[in-house]
Amino acid sequence: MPFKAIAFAAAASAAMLLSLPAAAQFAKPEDSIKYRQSALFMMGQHFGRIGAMVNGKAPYDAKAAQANADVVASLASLPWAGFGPGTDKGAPTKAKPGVWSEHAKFTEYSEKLQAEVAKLDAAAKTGNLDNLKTAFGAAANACKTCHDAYRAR
Ligand code: ASC
Repeated sequence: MPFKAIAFAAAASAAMLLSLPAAAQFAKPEDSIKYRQSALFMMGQHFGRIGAMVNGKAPYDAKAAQANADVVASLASLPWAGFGPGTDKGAPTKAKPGVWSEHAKFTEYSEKLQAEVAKLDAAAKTGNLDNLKTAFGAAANACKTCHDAYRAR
């Protein structure tokens, strides 16, 4: 294969990897629902470990905070592909109809969350608990705004 073709193939596969979440395909709605719930569950677990430090329920461990923030920031792009058309049922879900009927708003909230967890990741890297607290509060608020609107109790 000529160099140009190799370079093109490499760029094409890199582009595919980067666009994976948006292009993710699921065999059935149940898989989609489980996928988004799994990603959000894992984010909650790692976000909660930072929360414990921020709220004084666990000692502040800068390295652990950083590792947890890295996981949250890495996972934050994933859940949204699992909210595709027709995935409002097929497995137990608390997602409200608004996720689909107000999809632009839902997407806006998901983008806000991704921006806030990127800031959380940056704050964790500073090794300063006050920075972590501020960023954690903003990220938790982004979680809550969307949950209040689109997650049933
Ligand atoms: C968490 C978690 C959420 C958010 C939300 C923030 O730790 O699992 O869903 O924070 O409770 O208000």
